[in-house]
Amino acid sequence: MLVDRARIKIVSGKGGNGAVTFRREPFVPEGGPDGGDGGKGGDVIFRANRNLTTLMDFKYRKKFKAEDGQDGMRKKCFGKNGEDLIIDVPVGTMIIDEETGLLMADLITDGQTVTAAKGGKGGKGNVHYKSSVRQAPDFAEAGDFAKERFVILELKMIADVGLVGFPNVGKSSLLSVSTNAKPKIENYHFTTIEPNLGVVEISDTEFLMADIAGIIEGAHNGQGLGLDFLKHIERTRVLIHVVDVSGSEGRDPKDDFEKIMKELGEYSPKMLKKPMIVCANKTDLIPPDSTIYDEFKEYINARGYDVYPVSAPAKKGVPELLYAALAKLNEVRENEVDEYEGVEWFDFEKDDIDKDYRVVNVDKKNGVFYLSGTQLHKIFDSTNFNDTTSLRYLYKYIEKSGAISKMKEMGLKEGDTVSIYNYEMEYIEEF
Ligand SMILES: Nc1nc2c(ncn2[C@@H]2O[C@H](COP(=O)(O)OP(=O)(O)OP(=O)(O)O)[C@@H](O)[C@H]2O)c(=O)[nH]1
Ligand SMILES: [Mg+2]
Repeated sequence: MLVDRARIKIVSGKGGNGAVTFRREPFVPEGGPDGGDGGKGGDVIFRANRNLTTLMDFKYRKKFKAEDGQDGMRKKCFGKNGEDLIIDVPVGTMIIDEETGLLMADLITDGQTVTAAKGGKGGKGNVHYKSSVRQAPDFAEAGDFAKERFVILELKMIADVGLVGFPNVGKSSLLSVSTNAKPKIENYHFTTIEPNLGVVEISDTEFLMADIAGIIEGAHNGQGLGLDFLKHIERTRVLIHVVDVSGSEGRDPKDDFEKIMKELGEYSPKMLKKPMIVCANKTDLIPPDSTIYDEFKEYINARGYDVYPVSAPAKKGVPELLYAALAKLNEVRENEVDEYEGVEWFDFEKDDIDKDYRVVNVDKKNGVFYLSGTQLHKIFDSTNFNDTTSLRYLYKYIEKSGAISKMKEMGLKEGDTVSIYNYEMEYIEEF
């Protein structure tokens, strides 16, 4: 089974917390603050790798997490940054954010990367919080939270030239004699069940050729290996339509050609607009007195396509075919259109700011007030509840956010319980 779609969870590294430490010096009972900063959490990065052709790696493994940043240490020592997690995917993998449904990246060139979940920033150590009035800051900043998200990986192979045709007509044979690829070649239908890619080197240049499973009638409705494969040729620039011109399996090559054209067209009219050349393969199997090739060629030429006679295992006619494919490819490259027209992209900037970051939510249950919020959580984590300065900072933050007035509207009075992340406090008017 071809694996070309996967849903995985990615989690970046959490930022390390800043440290609360003090210098220890002989004869000085309590030295100044020397708590270092926490390290940054690792990013989750996707990278296109041309040696991969499927998303098989994601079939069973569903969660990927980058390393957390280390907490800061005494003597102003920084915590180590968490290591980034690099996930290799095949070239042609689209990364989609599940929540918004928006495209984060389309990794179409080997080595291209995208940072899909940024690691949390490290928190500042208490050494940063020293001031004239606060000689011994007993608190530090907590590291930023990790980013978690579900992403959909969708592979649509990118190749310059795609091979299409009925099963067993010699597509993989052609790939194997044209490129470095070593696809499986057997004398039965559906030998190829995963797309194969190979690099064609000619005329001091190279292009990528893709071999897919054979297409049969009804493929556009999912017959045979159907749709799964048609989508992999959707993004090829030029098609080589391979036909068994000898009719060795008792079919008429002209019929084969039309049936495949019908499937391509019904899958997407765009397919028929792709430049195409026709490879009349298995010419070595044509009986000497047969006119089958000439008839086929005349018919196809009349349909507006060029025909190249080939005998793939013997490499006969292969160079001519490849030069013709390259010429078509060069034409297309000159007139390339923007394939992303109308596509809505994921907004990385907005993702970074997190619109609800500063909102403090208020909830009341059984007379108890509950506060929650992303930034509140972070400040709460870095609060030292034994230190008045630190507590006052937390209180000021809550007041500024408007949560106190909101609670008052909901009936807050002196002595009521306010709960923040399971920490319960008594509300006092004059703090
Ligand atoms: N005589 C002859 N046999 C060929 C030629 N090309 C391919 N074959 C044979 O035809 C059979 C099928 O070849 P493949 O390359 O596996 O065909 P395919 O189109 O990739 O087949 P699927 O992957 O099943 O769709 C193999 O036994 C090949 O050796 C040719 O030009 N002449
Ligand atoms: Mg094959």
